[in-house]
Amino acid sequence: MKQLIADRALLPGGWRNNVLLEWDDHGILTRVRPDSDAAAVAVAGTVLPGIANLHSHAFQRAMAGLTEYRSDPKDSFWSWRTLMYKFAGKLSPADLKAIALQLYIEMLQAGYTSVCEFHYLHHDADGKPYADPAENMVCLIEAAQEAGIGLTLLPVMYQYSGFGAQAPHIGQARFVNSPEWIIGALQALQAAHPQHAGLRYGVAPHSLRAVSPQSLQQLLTLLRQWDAQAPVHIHIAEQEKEVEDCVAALGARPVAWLLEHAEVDRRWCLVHATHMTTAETEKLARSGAVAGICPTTEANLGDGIFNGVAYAGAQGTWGIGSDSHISTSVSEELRLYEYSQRLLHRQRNMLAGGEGASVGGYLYRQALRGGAIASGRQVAGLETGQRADLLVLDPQHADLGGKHGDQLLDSFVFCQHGQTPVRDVMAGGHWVVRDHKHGRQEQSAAAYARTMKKLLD
Ligand code: NGQ
Ligand code: ZN
Repeated sequence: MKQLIADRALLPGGWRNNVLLEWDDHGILTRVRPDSDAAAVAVAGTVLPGIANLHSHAFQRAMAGLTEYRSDPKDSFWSWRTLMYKFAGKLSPADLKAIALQLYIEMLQAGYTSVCEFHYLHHDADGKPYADPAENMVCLIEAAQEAGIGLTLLPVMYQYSGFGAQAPHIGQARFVNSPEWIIGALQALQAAHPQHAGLRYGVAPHSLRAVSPQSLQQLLTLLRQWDAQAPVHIHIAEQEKEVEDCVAALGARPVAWLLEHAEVDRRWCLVHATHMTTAETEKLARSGAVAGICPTTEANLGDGIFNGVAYAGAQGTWGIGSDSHISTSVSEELRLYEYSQRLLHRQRNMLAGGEGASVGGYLYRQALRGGAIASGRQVAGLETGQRADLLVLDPQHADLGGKHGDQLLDSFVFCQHGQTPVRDVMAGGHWVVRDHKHGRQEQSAAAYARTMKKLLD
Protein backbone atom coordinates (compact mmCIF):
# COMPACT_ATOMS: atom_id res chain seq x y z
CA MET A 1 0.00 0.00 0.00
CA LYS A 2 1.32 3.42 -0.92
CA GLN A 3 0.62 6.29 1.39
CA LEU A 4 1.55 9.77 2.54
CA ILE A 5 0.54 12.25 5.19
CA ALA A 6 -0.22 15.79 4.07
CA ASP A 7 0.32 18.70 6.48
CA ARG A 8 -2.94 20.14 5.23
CA ALA A 9 -5.18 19.18 2.37
CA LEU A 10 -8.33 20.34 0.65
CA LEU A 11 -10.87 17.52 1.02
CA PRO A 12 -14.47 17.52 -0.28
CA GLY A 13 -15.59 18.51 3.22
CA GLY A 14 -13.05 21.32 3.60
CA TRP A 15 -9.53 21.95 4.83
CA ARG A 16 -8.05 19.30 7.12
CA ASN A 17 -4.67 18.71 8.77
CA ASN A 18 -2.46 15.62 8.90
CA VAL A 19 -4.37 13.84 6.19
CA LEU A 20 -3.39 10.24 5.54
CA LEU A 21 -3.80 9.33 1.86
CA GLU A 22 -3.49 5.73 0.68
CA TRP A 23 -3.80 4.41 -2.84
CA ASP A 24 -3.63 1.08 -4.62
CA ASP A 25 -1.62 -0.20 -7.59
CA HIS A 26 -4.12 1.35 -10.01
CA GLY A 27 -3.53 4.75 -8.45
CA ILE A 28 -6.99 4.85 -6.84
CA LEU A 29 -7.38 6.29 -3.36
CA THR A 30 -8.32 3.58 -0.87
CA ARG A 31 -8.21 5.68 2.28
CA VAL A 32 -8.40 9.40 3.15
CA ARG A 33 -8.20 10.06 6.88
CA PRO A 34 -7.61 13.47 8.48
CA ASP A 35 -5.96 13.99 11.89
CA SER A 36 -3.91 10.86 11.41
CA ASP A 37 -0.81 10.03 13.41
CA ALA A 38 0.17 7.13 11.12
CA ALA A 39 3.89 6.80 10.40
CA ALA A 40 3.73 7.60 6.67
CA VAL A 41 5.95 9.84 4.54
CA ALA A 42 5.09 13.41 5.48
CA VAL A 43 4.48 15.97 2.74
CA ALA A 44 5.14 19.53 3.78
CA GLY A 45 2.89 22.02 2.08
CA THR A 46 -0.68 22.47 0.97
CA VAL A 47 -2.17 19.55 -0.93
CA LEU A 48 -4.87 20.33 -3.49
CA PRO A 49 -6.73 17.88 -5.69
CA GLY A 50 -5.43 18.02 -9.28
CA ILE A 51 -7.74 19.58 -11.86
CA ALA A 52 -8.84 18.16 -15.22
CA ASN A 53 -8.24 20.42 -18.20
CA LEU A 54 -11.45 19.81 -20.12
CA HIS A 55 -10.50 21.13 -23.55
CA SER A 56 -7.29 20.71 -25.51
CA HIS A 57 -6.17 20.68 -29.13
CA ALA A 58 -2.63 19.57 -28.36
CA PHE A 59 -1.07 20.57 -31.68
CA GLN A 60 -2.04 24.21 -31.18
CA ARG A 61 0.54 24.44 -28.37
CA ALA A 62 3.15 24.85 -31.10
CA MET A 63 1.32 27.86 -32.56
CA ALA A 64 1.38 29.88 -29.34
CA GLY A 65 2.95 33.24 -30.15
CA LEU A 66 2.83 32.75 -33.92
CA THR A 67 -0.49 34.44 -34.62
CA GLU A 68 -0.09 37.66 -32.65
CA TYR A 69 0.38 39.98 -35.63
CA ARG A 70 -2.19 41.60 -37.89
CA SER A 71 -2.77 39.31 -40.88
CA ASP A 72 -6.01 40.86 -42.07
CA PRO A 73 -7.49 44.36 -41.74
CA LYS A 74 -10.29 42.73 -39.76
CA ASP A 75 -8.38 40.09 -37.88
CA SER A 76 -10.70 37.75 -36.07
CA PHE A 77 -11.32 34.20 -34.97
CA TRP A 78 -11.88 33.34 -38.64
CA SER A 79 -8.55 34.71 -39.91
CA TRP A 80 -6.80 33.01 -36.97
CA ARG A 81 -8.49 29.79 -38.05
CA THR A 82 -7.02 30.12 -41.56
CA LEU A 83 -3.52 30.40 -40.06
CA MET A 84 -4.27 27.47 -37.77
CA TYR A 85 -5.29 25.24 -40.70
CA LYS A 86 -2.07 26.15 -42.53
CA PHE A 87 -0.05 25.18 -39.49
CA ALA A 88 -2.03 21.97 -38.91
CA GLY A 89 -1.29 20.97 -42.50
CA LYS A 90 2.44 20.73 -41.74
CA LEU A 91 2.34 18.30 -38.85
CA SER A 92 3.45 14.66 -38.97
CA PRO A 93 2.50 12.10 -36.34
CA ALA A 94 6.01 12.42 -34.85
CA ASP A 95 5.59 16.21 -34.63
CA LEU A 96 2.24 15.78 -32.91
CA LYS A 97 3.74 13.42 -30.38
CA ALA A 98 6.64 15.75 -29.54
CA ILE A 99 4.28 18.72 -29.16
CA ALA A 100 1.78 16.78 -27.05
CA LEU A 101 4.48 15.42 -24.74
CA GLN A 102 5.86 18.92 -24.16
CA LEU A 103 2.36 20.26 -23.56
CA TYR A 104 1.33 17.54 -21.14
CA ILE A 105 4.50 18.00 -19.09
CA GLU A 106 3.78 21.75 -18.93
CA MET A 107 0.21 21.06 -17.88
CA LEU A 108 1.33 18.79 -15.06
CA GLN A 109 3.82 21.40 -13.87
CA ALA A 110 0.97 23.91 -13.71
CA GLY A 111 -1.34 21.59 -11.75
CA TYR A 112 -3.53 19.91 -14.36
CA THR A 113 -3.50 16.16 -13.72
CA SER A 114 -5.91 15.22 -16.54
CA VAL A 115 -6.64 16.46 -20.02
CA CYS A 116 -9.57 16.02 -22.43
CA GLU A 117 -8.19 15.92 -25.94
CA PHE A 118 -10.62 17.17 -28.61
CA HIS A 119 -8.76 15.60 -31.45
CA TYR A 120 -9.47 16.16 -35.14
CA LEU A 121 -6.12 15.85 -36.91
CA HIS A 122 -7.05 12.39 -38.13
CA HIS A 123 -5.53 11.89 -41.61
CA ASP A 124 -2.40 12.91 -43.49
CA ALA A 125 -2.10 16.38 -45.00
CA ASP A 126 -3.87 15.27 -48.21
CA GLY A 127 -6.76 13.82 -46.27
CA LYS A 128 -5.61 10.24 -46.83
CA PRO A 129 -6.10 7.96 -43.81
CA TYR A 130 -2.93 6.59 -42.24
CA ALA A 131 -2.27 2.84 -42.46
CA ASP A 132 -3.48 2.74 -38.87
CA PRO A 133 -6.42 5.17 -39.05
CA ALA A 134 -5.91 6.00 -35.37
CA GLU A 135 -2.19 6.74 -35.77
CA ASN A 136 -2.38 10.29 -34.44
CA MET A 137 -4.61 9.20 -31.58
CA VAL A 138 -2.03 6.62 -30.58
CA CYS A 139 0.56 9.45 -30.53
CA LEU A 140 -1.62 11.32 -28.03
CA ILE A 141 -2.13 8.22 -25.88
CA GLU A 142 1.63 7.59 -25.82
CA ALA A 143 2.43 11.22 -25.05
CA ALA A 144 -0.06 11.22 -22.15
CA GLN A 145 1.35 8.00 -20.82
CA GLU A 146 4.96 9.18 -21.04
CA ALA A 147 4.08 12.45 -19.34
CA GLY A 148 1.93 10.66 -16.75
CA ILE A 149 -1.21 12.75 -17.27
CA GLY A 150 -4.72 11.24 -17.28
CA LEU A 151 -6.37 11.36 -20.70
CA THR A 152 -9.91 11.49 -22.05
CA LEU A 153 -9.54 11.07 -25.78
CA LEU A 154 -12.38 12.47 -27.86
CA PRO A 155 -12.06 11.75 -31.58
CA VAL A 156 -13.82 14.54 -33.42
CA MET A 157 -16.48 14.00 -36.04
CA TYR A 158 -16.08 16.60 -38.78
CA GLN A 159 -17.92 16.76 -42.09
CA TYR A 160 -18.76 20.23 -43.35
CA SER A 161 -17.31 23.72 -43.60
CA GLY A 162 -20.50 25.40 -42.48
CA PHE A 163 -24.20 25.11 -41.72
CA GLY A 164 -26.31 23.55 -44.48
CA ALA A 165 -23.79 20.78 -45.23
CA GLN A 166 -21.33 23.03 -47.07
CA ALA A 167 -18.46 21.04 -48.60
CA PRO A 168 -15.29 21.04 -46.48
CA HIS A 169 -12.39 23.33 -47.45
CA ILE A 170 -9.04 21.90 -48.53
CA GLY A 171 -7.57 22.87 -45.17
CA GLN A 172 -10.16 20.68 -43.46
CA ALA A 173 -9.30 17.51 -45.44
CA ARG A 174 -7.33 16.07 -42.53
CA PHE A 175 -10.39 16.15 -40.30
CA VAL A 176 -13.22 14.73 -42.40
CA ASN A 177 -14.85 11.45 -41.32
CA SER A 178 -18.20 9.88 -40.44
CA PRO A 179 -20.07 8.41 -37.45
CA GLU A 180 -18.97 4.90 -38.51
CA TRP A 181 -15.34 6.02 -38.75
CA ILE A 182 -15.47 7.37 -35.19
CA ILE A 183 -17.01 4.24 -33.69
CA GLY A 184 -14.65 1.99 -35.70
CA ALA A 185 -11.68 3.98 -34.39
CA LEU A 186 -12.93 3.68 -30.82
CA GLN A 187 -13.36 -0.08 -31.18
CA ALA A 188 -9.84 -0.44 -32.57
CA LEU A 189 -8.41 1.78 -29.82
CA GLN A 190 -10.23 -0.14 -27.12
CA ALA A 191 -8.70 -3.37 -28.46
CA ALA A 192 -5.14 -2.02 -28.79
CA HIS A 193 -5.16 0.44 -25.86
CA PRO A 194 -7.92 -0.56 -23.46
CA GLN A 195 -9.41 2.02 -21.15
CA HIS A 196 -8.20 2.15 -17.55
CA ALA A 197 -8.26 4.57 -14.63
CA GLY A 198 -5.97 6.95 -16.54
CA LEU A 199 -7.54 6.62 -20.00
CA ARG A 200 -11.12 7.14 -21.16
CA TYR A 201 -12.68 7.39 -24.60
CA GLY A 202 -15.57 9.56 -25.75
CA VAL A 203 -16.59 11.49 -28.86
CA ALA A 204 -16.69 15.07 -30.05
CA PRO A 205 -19.03 16.18 -32.82
CA HIS A 206 -16.94 19.26 -33.70
CA SER A 207 -19.72 21.87 -33.77
CA LEU A 208 -23.17 22.33 -35.23
CA ARG A 209 -21.34 24.02 -38.13
CA ALA A 210 -19.29 20.94 -38.96
CA VAL A 211 -21.82 18.14 -38.57
CA SER A 212 -25.40 17.76 -39.79
CA PRO A 213 -28.39 17.07 -37.54
CA GLN A 214 -28.62 13.61 -39.14
CA SER A 215 -24.99 12.63 -38.64
CA LEU A 216 -25.09 13.94 -35.08
CA GLN A 217 -28.07 11.69 -34.32
CA GLN A 218 -26.35 8.77 -36.00
CA LEU A 219 -23.20 9.25 -33.97
CA LEU A 220 -25.17 9.46 -30.73
CA THR A 221 -27.12 6.31 -31.57
CA LEU A 222 -23.95 4.35 -32.37
CA LEU A 223 -22.25 5.71 -29.28
CA ARG A 224 -25.14 4.59 -27.07
CA GLN A 225 -24.59 1.04 -28.30
CA TRP A 226 -20.85 1.22 -27.78
CA ASP A 227 -20.77 2.95 -24.38
CA ALA A 228 -23.90 4.69 -23.13
CA GLN A 229 -21.90 6.61 -20.50
CA ALA A 230 -19.13 7.90 -22.78
CA PRO A 231 -18.49 11.66 -22.65
CA VAL A 232 -19.68 13.83 -25.56
CA HIS A 233 -18.01 17.19 -26.11
CA ILE A 234 -18.98 19.82 -28.69
CA HIS A 235 -17.99 23.39 -29.60
CA ILE A 236 -21.24 25.29 -29.41
CA ALA A 237 -21.66 29.08 -29.53
CA GLU A 238 -18.26 30.68 -29.64
CA GLN A 239 -18.71 33.33 -32.28
CA GLU A 240 -21.64 35.66 -33.00
CA LYS A 241 -21.50 34.76 -36.69
CA GLU A 242 -21.89 31.13 -35.72
CA VAL A 243 -25.05 31.98 -33.76
CA GLU A 244 -26.48 33.98 -36.69
CA ASP A 245 -25.71 31.22 -39.19
CA CYS A 246 -27.26 28.65 -36.89
CA VAL A 247 -30.47 30.65 -36.58
CA ALA A 248 -30.58 31.01 -40.39
CA ALA A 249 -29.96 27.30 -41.02
CA LEU A 250 -31.65 25.53 -38.12
CA GLY A 251 -34.11 28.13 -36.90
CA ALA A 252 -32.67 28.35 -33.39
CA ARG A 253 -29.56 29.52 -31.57
CA PRO A 254 -26.94 26.75 -31.11
CA VAL A 255 -27.40 26.06 -27.38
CA ALA A 256 -31.20 26.19 -27.67
CA TRP A 257 -31.12 23.92 -30.73
CA LEU A 258 -28.88 21.35 -29.07
CA LEU A 259 -30.88 21.28 -25.85
CA GLU A 260 -34.00 20.74 -27.93
CA HIS A 261 -32.63 18.04 -30.25
CA ALA A 262 -30.24 15.96 -28.15
CA GLU A 263 -30.54 14.40 -24.73
CA VAL A 264 -28.07 16.76 -23.15
CA ASP A 265 -27.13 15.63 -19.65
CA ARG A 266 -24.00 15.31 -17.51
CA ARG A 267 -22.26 13.22 -20.19
CA TRP A 268 -22.11 16.39 -22.28
CA CYS A 269 -19.59 19.21 -22.27
CA LEU A 270 -20.55 22.33 -24.23
CA VAL A 271 -17.32 24.11 -25.03
CA HIS A 272 -17.47 27.88 -25.56
CA ALA A 273 -21.15 28.31 -24.67
CA THR A 274 -20.14 31.96 -24.91
CA HIS A 275 -23.20 33.42 -26.56
CA MET A 276 -26.36 32.42 -24.72
CA THR A 277 -29.60 34.17 -23.86
CA THR A 278 -30.78 34.10 -20.24
CA ALA A 279 -33.22 31.31 -21.12
CA GLU A 280 -30.44 29.24 -22.71
CA THR A 281 -28.18 29.89 -19.72
CA GLU A 282 -30.79 28.63 -17.28
CA LYS A 283 -31.75 25.65 -19.39
CA LEU A 284 -28.13 24.60 -19.85
CA ALA A 285 -27.59 24.86 -16.09
CA ARG A 286 -30.62 22.63 -15.46
CA SER A 287 -29.44 20.00 -17.99
CA GLY A 288 -26.51 18.98 -15.78
CA ALA A 289 -24.10 19.34 -18.72
CA VAL A 290 -20.73 20.98 -18.16
CA ALA A 291 -20.00 24.37 -19.71
CA GLY A 292 -16.42 24.23 -20.96
CA ILE A 293 -14.95 27.68 -20.41
CA CYS A 294 -11.54 28.46 -21.92
CA PRO A 295 -10.84 31.99 -20.70
CA THR A 296 -7.37 32.63 -22.15
CA THR A 297 -8.22 31.23 -25.57
CA GLU A 298 -11.62 32.95 -25.66
CA ALA A 299 -9.87 36.23 -24.87
CA ASN A 300 -7.09 35.55 -27.36
CA LEU A 301 -9.56 34.80 -30.16
CA GLY A 302 -11.89 37.69 -29.34
CA ASP A 303 -14.86 35.40 -28.77
CA GLY A 304 -16.78 37.30 -26.13
CA ILE A 305 -17.55 36.84 -22.45
CA PHE A 306 -19.40 33.89 -20.96
CA ASN A 307 -22.16 35.00 -18.62
CA GLY A 308 -20.64 33.42 -15.55
CA VAL A 309 -22.70 35.34 -13.00
CA ALA A 310 -26.07 34.24 -14.42
CA TYR A 311 -24.79 30.69 -14.93
CA ALA A 312 -23.49 30.46 -11.36
CA GLY A 313 -26.79 31.89 -10.13
CA ALA A 314 -28.55 29.04 -11.92
CA GLN A 315 -26.17 26.53 -10.25
CA GLY A 316 -24.62 25.59 -13.60
CA THR A 317 -21.74 23.13 -13.76
CA TRP A 318 -18.57 24.34 -15.47
CA GLY A 319 -14.90 23.58 -15.86
CA ILE A 320 -11.85 25.08 -17.55
CA GLY A 321 -9.91 24.20 -20.64
CA SER A 322 -6.75 25.62 -22.10
CA ASP A 323 -7.93 24.90 -25.67
CA SER A 324 -5.33 26.59 -27.93
CA HIS A 325 -2.73 26.62 -25.10
CA ILE A 326 -1.78 30.24 -25.30
CA SER A 327 -1.49 29.55 -21.56
CA THR A 328 -1.31 26.31 -19.63
CA SER A 329 -1.73 27.82 -16.19
CA VAL A 330 -4.71 26.69 -14.08
CA SER A 331 -4.53 29.82 -11.99
CA GLU A 332 -4.42 32.12 -15.00
CA GLU A 333 -7.55 30.54 -16.50
CA LEU A 334 -9.48 30.89 -13.25
CA ARG A 335 -8.26 34.43 -12.64
CA LEU A 336 -9.19 35.57 -16.14
CA TYR A 337 -12.62 33.99 -15.81
CA GLU A 338 -13.33 36.08 -12.70
CA TYR A 339 -11.72 39.19 -14.21
CA SER A 340 -13.89 38.89 -17.33
CA GLN A 341 -16.93 39.12 -15.04
CA ARG A 342 -15.48 42.11 -13.12
CA LEU A 343 -14.81 43.97 -16.36
CA LEU A 344 -18.26 43.14 -17.70
CA HIS A 345 -20.19 44.12 -14.57
CA ARG A 346 -17.73 46.71 -13.16
CA GLN A 347 -17.84 45.15 -9.72
CA ARG A 348 -15.56 42.91 -7.67
CA ASN A 349 -15.74 39.32 -6.42
CA MET A 350 -18.42 38.18 -8.82
CA LEU A 351 -17.95 34.42 -8.77
CA ALA A 352 -18.15 33.38 -5.15
CA GLY A 353 -19.71 30.45 -3.40
CA GLY A 354 -20.92 29.69 0.08
CA GLU A 355 -18.87 29.76 3.23
CA GLY A 356 -16.57 32.77 3.46
CA ALA A 357 -17.52 33.65 -0.14
CA SER A 358 -13.96 33.11 -1.27
CA VAL A 359 -13.71 33.59 -5.03
CA GLY A 360 -10.58 31.43 -5.36
CA GLY A 361 -12.34 28.77 -3.29
CA TYR A 362 -15.43 28.80 -5.52
CA LEU A 363 -13.41 28.80 -8.74
CA TYR A 364 -11.10 25.99 -7.73
CA ARG A 365 -13.81 23.68 -6.35
CA GLN A 366 -16.14 24.23 -9.31
CA ALA A 367 -13.41 23.73 -11.90
CA LEU A 368 -12.44 20.52 -10.13
CA ARG A 369 -16.00 19.24 -10.13
CA GLY A 370 -16.84 20.21 -13.72
CA GLY A 371 -13.52 18.97 -15.06
CA ALA A 372 -14.06 15.59 -13.42
CA ILE A 373 -17.56 15.22 -14.87
CA ALA A 374 -16.44 16.28 -18.35
CA SER A 375 -13.52 13.87 -18.29
CA GLY A 376 -15.78 10.90 -17.46
CA ARG A 377 -13.09 9.67 -15.08
CA GLN A 378 -12.79 9.31 -11.30
CA VAL A 379 -10.90 12.54 -10.72
CA ALA A 380 -13.29 14.48 -8.49
CA GLY A 381 -10.91 15.11 -5.58
CA LEU A 382 -9.30 13.58 -2.54
CA GLU A 383 -11.75 10.88 -1.50
CA THR A 384 -11.87 7.12 -1.58
CA GLY A 385 -12.51 5.72 -5.07
CA GLN A 386 -11.06 8.75 -6.83
CA ARG A 387 -7.67 8.79 -8.53
CA ALA A 388 -4.67 9.88 -6.47
CA ASP A 389 -4.23 13.12 -8.43
CA LEU A 390 -2.88 15.99 -6.38
CA LEU A 391 -0.54 18.92 -6.27
CA VAL A 392 1.53 20.32 -3.45
CA LEU A 393 1.84 24.09 -3.08
CA ASP A 394 5.15 25.23 -1.64
CA PRO A 395 4.51 26.58 1.88
CA GLN A 396 7.63 28.76 1.54
CA HIS A 397 6.27 30.61 -1.47
CA ALA A 398 5.97 34.33 -0.74
CA ASP A 399 2.30 34.35 -1.81
CA LEU A 400 1.30 31.60 0.60
CA GLY A 401 3.22 32.11 3.85
CA GLY A 402 1.00 32.73 6.90
CA LYS A 403 -2.24 32.11 5.04
CA HIS A 404 -5.03 29.74 5.99
CA GLY A 405 -7.94 27.91 4.41
CA ASP A 406 -9.38 29.48 1.30
CA GLN A 407 -6.93 32.40 1.52
CA LEU A 408 -4.55 29.85 0.06
CA LEU A 409 -6.80 29.33 -2.96
CA ASP A 410 -7.44 33.07 -3.33
CA SER A 411 -3.68 33.59 -3.32
CA PHE A 412 -2.97 30.70 -5.68
CA VAL A 413 -5.54 31.99 -8.17
CA PHE A 414 -5.05 35.76 -7.92
CA CYS A 415 -1.40 36.34 -7.02
CA GLN A 416 1.26 35.93 -9.60
CA HIS A 417 4.69 36.59 -8.26
CA GLY A 418 7.78 34.66 -9.24
CA GLN A 419 7.78 30.96 -9.90
CA THR A 420 4.53 28.98 -9.63
CA PRO A 421 3.85 27.68 -6.11
CA VAL A 422 2.97 24.26 -7.61
CA ARG A 423 6.01 22.39 -6.29
CA ASP A 424 5.11 18.70 -6.65
CA VAL A 425 2.45 16.88 -8.62
CA MET A 426 1.14 13.34 -8.30
CA ALA A 427 -1.02 11.72 -10.98
CA GLY A 428 -2.48 8.25 -10.59
CA GLY A 429 -0.39 7.64 -7.49
CA HIS A 430 2.95 8.55 -9.16
CA TRP A 431 5.00 11.62 -8.45
CA VAL A 432 5.35 13.10 -11.92
CA VAL A 433 6.69 16.51 -10.84
CA ARG A 434 9.09 16.89 -7.90
CA ASP A 435 10.42 20.26 -6.90
CA HIS A 436 9.00 21.76 -10.14
CA LYS A 437 10.86 19.24 -12.32
CA HIS A 438 9.33 16.57 -14.50
CA GLY A 439 11.50 13.50 -15.13
CA ARG A 440 11.25 13.87 -18.90
CA GLN A 441 11.33 17.62 -19.22
CA GLU A 442 14.84 17.98 -20.61
CA GLN A 443 14.44 15.23 -23.17
CA SER A 444 11.06 16.62 -24.18
CA ALA A 445 12.28 20.21 -24.43
CA ALA A 446 15.09 19.12 -26.78
CA ALA A 447 12.72 17.13 -29.01
CA TYR A 448 10.22 20.00 -28.97
CA ALA A 449 12.92 22.49 -29.97
CA ARG A 450 13.93 20.28 -32.91
CA THR A 451 10.29 20.00 -33.98
CA MET A 452 9.77 23.76 -33.82
CA LYS A 453 12.92 24.43 -35.79
CA LYS A 454 11.75 22.05 -38.51
CA LEU A 455 8.25 23.54 -38.60
CA LEU A 456 9.44 27.14 -38.73
CA ASP A 457 12.36 26.77 -41.15
C1 NGQ B 1 -10.72 24.23 -33.28
N1 NGQ B 1 -10.91 26.27 -32.02
O1 NGQ B 1 -11.37 23.27 -33.67
O2 NGQ B 1 -9.52 24.15 -33.01
C2 NGQ B 1 -11.42 25.55 -33.14
C3 NGQ B 1 -11.27 26.36 -34.39
C4 NGQ B 1 -13.40 25.95 -35.61
C5 NGQ B 1 -11.72 27.06 -31.34
N2 NGQ B 1 -12.96 27.03 -31.63
C6 NGQ B 1 -11.92 25.76 -35.58
N3 NGQ B 1 -11.26 27.84 -30.39
O3 NGQ B 1 -14.03 26.17 -34.59
O4 NGQ B 1 -13.95 25.87 -36.70
ZN1 ZN C 1 -11.71 23.79 -29.23
